[in-house]
Amino acid sequence: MSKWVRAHTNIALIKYWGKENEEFIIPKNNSLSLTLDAFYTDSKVTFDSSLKEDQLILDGEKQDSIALKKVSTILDIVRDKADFTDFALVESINYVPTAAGLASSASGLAALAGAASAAAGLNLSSKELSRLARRGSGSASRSIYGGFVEWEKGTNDETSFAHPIDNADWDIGMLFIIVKQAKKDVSSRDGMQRTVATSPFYDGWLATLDQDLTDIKISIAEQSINKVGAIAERNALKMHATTLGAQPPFTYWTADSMLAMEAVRTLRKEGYSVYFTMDAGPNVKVICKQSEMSKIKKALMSYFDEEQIISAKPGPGIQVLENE
Ligand code: FM0
Repeated sequence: MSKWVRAHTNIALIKYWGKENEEFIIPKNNSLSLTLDAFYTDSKVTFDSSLKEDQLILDGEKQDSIALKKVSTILDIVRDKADFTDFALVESINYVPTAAGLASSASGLAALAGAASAAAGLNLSSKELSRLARRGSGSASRSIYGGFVEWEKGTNDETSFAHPIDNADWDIGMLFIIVKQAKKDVSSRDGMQRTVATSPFYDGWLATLDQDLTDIKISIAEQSINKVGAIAERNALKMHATTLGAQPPFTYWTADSMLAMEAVRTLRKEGYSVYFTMDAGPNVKVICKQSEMSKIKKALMSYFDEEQIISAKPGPGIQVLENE
């Protein structure tokens, strides 16, 4: 019953930033993302009564207990549901273009949710898979689906899950600018916790979210790249503003991140439909028309090396790859 399962990563246009409940990963706000084709994880789970503990082999290398933590959270829920206690061997392969340095917890934990439930013989609906993936990492709840996806914050474990809102079958794409990283990031988990607990700007962030969500859903329905991009950009800037007010303060921006944001603004002045967003790290994601992507990539190459710029299109939801 072991099956390889593939899930793609997603990038939030309206960010998830802060938890109402830490144990169940219930967020403070709804978020909305685009699933992408360029980055994905394949996972296979084998439950085995002879194992003494859970094991994670990522890209052929055995991982330590820290890397196992989120994985075992999901495995424990699956074991509980299926009513057995066997430990598991988890094999995972991350497909990320060379040296991208992109964290892949969204695709990784979504693929794991699919693979673990299949291996345990649980026949979960997409909604249940989204709830399960959420317990490993909040953003993973959205990687169950392709295209544009909204994660409804809900109020508890039963009511907090993602659902698809548009298949993104229109002229939209994303370029990833992989900047040269100069410092160790604050993890998204620690960063959002510190921000909620200490930043006086956090309430201001929350106060404008409903408007951003309403506006972006209308703009997605209109297939307006300019509106979708502008709302995503303002939403990301507000999220990043909250970290400057935290105690101790922090930022994910490096000098290269700012160079990338400035390059996007310059290209916009030149007439391209181009906007940026950023997550819990220094890389910059550029929202643009698929039809303009190669020209924009060329223009960005006067600021960055070609191998630092990766093109992505809207990607699919979770899929089972084979039976064994
Ligand atoms: O993806 O603590 O899912 O909405 O990427 O594991 O639930 O890693 F920019 C930040 C993702 C946060 C925005 O947080 O946290 C987004 C972020 P966890 P995640």
